[in-house]
Amino acid sequence: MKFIDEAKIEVIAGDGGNGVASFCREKFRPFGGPDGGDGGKGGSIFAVADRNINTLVDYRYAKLHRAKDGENGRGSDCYGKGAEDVFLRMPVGTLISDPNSGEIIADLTEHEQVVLLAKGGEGGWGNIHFKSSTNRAPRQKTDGKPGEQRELKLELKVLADVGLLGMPNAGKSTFITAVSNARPKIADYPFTTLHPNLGVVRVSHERSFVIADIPGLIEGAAEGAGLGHQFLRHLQRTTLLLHIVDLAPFDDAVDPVKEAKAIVKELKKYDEELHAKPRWLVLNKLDMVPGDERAKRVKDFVKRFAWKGPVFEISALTRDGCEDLINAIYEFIAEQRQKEHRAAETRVVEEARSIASIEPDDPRFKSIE
Ligand SMILES: Nc1nc2c(ncn2[C@@H]2O[C@H](COP(=O)(O)OP(=O)(O)OP(=O)(O)O)[C@@H](O)[C@H]2O)c(=O)[nH]1
Ligand SMILES: [Mg+2]
Repeated sequence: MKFIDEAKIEVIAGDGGNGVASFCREKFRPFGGPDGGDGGKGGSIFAVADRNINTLVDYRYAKLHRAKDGENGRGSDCYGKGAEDVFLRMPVGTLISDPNSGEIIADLTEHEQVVLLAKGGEGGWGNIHFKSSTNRAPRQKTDGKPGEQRELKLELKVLADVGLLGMPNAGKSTFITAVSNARPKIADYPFTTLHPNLGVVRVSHERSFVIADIPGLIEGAAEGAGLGHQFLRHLQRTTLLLHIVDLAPFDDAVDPVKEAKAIVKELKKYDEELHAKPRWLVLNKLDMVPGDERAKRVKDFVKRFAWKGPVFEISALTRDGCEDLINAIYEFIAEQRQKEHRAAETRVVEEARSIASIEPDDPRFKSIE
């Protein structure tokens, strides 16, 4: 499953209907006054955040979104009908920006959040508005205003519990394939992965979590080297990062410690908060290290990398060590979820207490009733 997380669309709001110039012509009032009505407003286009939608896939196919024009005004004081607004439902987590300037228009963070994308044009005025004491038969009328029109870039920030971080070829996609339902492309050249992939890891029937595999990072990513570092945004909402390191590089000249340090540096450059997130070290490709060298190589790496956090030794290819890692991740995530849950409950209880403690003579008391 390729995770669709980007789309470009165009939205065109409706034009306002034109106002008309018309005069009342009835049998017994042959020279009646002006009666040309206003045009109706054009339909606007809104984005609505919807937590029941998970991808932007619909917007890959339907790129152009139009609202209808307002109706023109008519004689006999008839106003044109306004056109209906159009609501585009998008997943919570969608970032809407201008593809040309990069300006962020909206960040949909809450269910049912509504944002105006393109405003419908106002209707024009009919000649009834132009009647005055000096001009009883005005012929003026105005046309409706055009609706707004713009191109938009939609990006969905991946919602995953765990994010994979590492150099190209470290084995990130091999790992997500080994432990989840994701089936990204795997190959022995760098930058095989060009889009984030999401995988669901099922620990047991009702215990699961989501991992995000993102393109590899290299030194200088902040300055645009490789595929740049923009994919790191997908890791911002995760609970845990796994730093995957190839401990058996094909090329002897490559020093895994130096590479691992470069990744951490890029992470910090991108965002301090992301850098401060819980991060575990996952040493991969241990099937390539002769058994008697393994312990020494791991120890040496951890020492030179000056790493004090959790370390896991795996082979994503043979799946050696993967089950232990997955179980540890699940326990960690479940604990975090519980902590969040408890914090939310505490907030609710505190709020309830503060409401309950208000005395009847307190001016705030009325507003509670
Ligand atoms: N021997 C061995 N090879 C592995 C292991 N994990 C991955 N590989 C190989 O390493 C190469 C790169 O693996 P990928 O999973 O595509 O690496 P990646 O980190 O996703 O790379 P990019 O998508 O390019 O960033 C492939 O040829 C894999 O078969 C492992 O544990 N042992
Ligand atoms: Mg990959």
